[in-house]
Amino acid sequence: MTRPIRSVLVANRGEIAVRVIRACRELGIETVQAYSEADRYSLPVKLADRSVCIGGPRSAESYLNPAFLISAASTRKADAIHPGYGFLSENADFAELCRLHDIIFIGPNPEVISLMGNKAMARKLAAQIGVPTTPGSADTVASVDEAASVTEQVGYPVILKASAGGGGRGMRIVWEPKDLREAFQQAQKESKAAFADGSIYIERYLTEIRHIEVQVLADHATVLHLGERDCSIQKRHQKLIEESPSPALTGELRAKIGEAAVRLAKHAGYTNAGTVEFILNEKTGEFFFMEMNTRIQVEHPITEMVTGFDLVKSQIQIASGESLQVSQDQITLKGHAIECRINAEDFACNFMPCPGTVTRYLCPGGPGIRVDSHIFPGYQIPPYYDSLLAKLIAWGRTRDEAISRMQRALRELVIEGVKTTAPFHTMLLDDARFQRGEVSTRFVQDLLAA
Ligand code: MV4
Repeated sequence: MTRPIRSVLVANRGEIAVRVIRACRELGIETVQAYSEADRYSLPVKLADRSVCIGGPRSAESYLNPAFLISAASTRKADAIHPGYGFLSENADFAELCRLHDIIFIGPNPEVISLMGNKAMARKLAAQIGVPTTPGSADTVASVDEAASVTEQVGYPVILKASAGGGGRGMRIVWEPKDLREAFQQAQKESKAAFADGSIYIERYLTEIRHIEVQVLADHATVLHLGERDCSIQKRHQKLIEESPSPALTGELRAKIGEAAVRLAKHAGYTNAGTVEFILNEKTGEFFFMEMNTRIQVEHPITEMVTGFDLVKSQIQIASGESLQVSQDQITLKGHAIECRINAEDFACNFMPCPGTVTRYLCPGGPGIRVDSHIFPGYQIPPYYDSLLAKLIAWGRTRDEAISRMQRALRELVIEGVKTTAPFHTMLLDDARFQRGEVSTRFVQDLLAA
């Protein structure tokens, strides 16, 4: 069943709003940019065909308010809503509300968003269908006593995770038996306060790991995987740099982890673009399912660079009921891509956000460079949102070439008026261990300590 999309309400801001508008423009689809009072003079508002103010500067008064977005889409006669990432992108109730109002939500259906949003349920599904999961509880754990008995079985250290959390939110590591009781009670309490759901599950805590995520793309009949991204370089669950393919995977392991991701997506009845997160023990080649993200991710461009796919266009086409015109054996990875997230943050001050005005801006270019950004000279960065200013993406035929191009792009980049994470990236790309591909989730901690 296909249903043409003639106009899209862009229910997001910043660089991802620009990215969605670009995809729509190429597809000949009209765009309506929803903006908060703080984003009135933003680039996506200028680039879209039309725009509509949806409320106050704080996210809760605008981008996070389902009713405001639905009414903006209805009154402007938009056929579909693209939620981008963050905000309402993984809100099953919002996707359901779109359905009730006969507006196409560009993403998976509410049922699968809800399933994957319940991290314990997603883990249970993975285990049931033979996708590897870490040793730990089979389901949520109701009491301290049950937590203690699970932990005795799997051994210390363990990590307590909020079932309603995800992406590192609501996690707690416990190293010794004496700390379990308090940690469990704290985790339960915090999760209840943050997500109105105190459900906790337990996993053995693995160290010296890589964070590998597989991009999947599914229509109503087929699930494809588009290789992986290595997102091991992060700081307090904020990814700083991502690359594809992962330097840690062999072709054989890539096929296995890709098949595991596809298997999970198929069993869940997944459609549209999604990402299946794993952790990888590089020494043993073991990988374990962590969670599935049901949105387009910040780091999607590196997958686009190595596969030649336009993921945002594919999202829109799938949402309108079109089928994928490719099979798995037609997907090949070419070359290597790296993304550096340039944030308005002072990395010397523990990555403290630094809003302000961008007084000067020079965008890098040349062979193999792509920049996804919404900034321009004179742009005032609102203090209400995420501090991402630009994504610098470098492609090369080899990893070395991608690194050289990224180093060149960082030299060319000029952003004045605010502190950015660009100097941090320059330092990181010059690091010999990074250049050898020797990174783990501990890398940044070690680099900043040195
Ligand atoms: C883990 C883990 C180790 N063992 N689970 C972080 C994001 C979320 N999707 C899952 N995460 C992790 N889960 C087990 N069983 C390590 C991480 C993790 C991490 C943990 C603490 C500090 C930084 C981290 C960076 C990446 C992944």
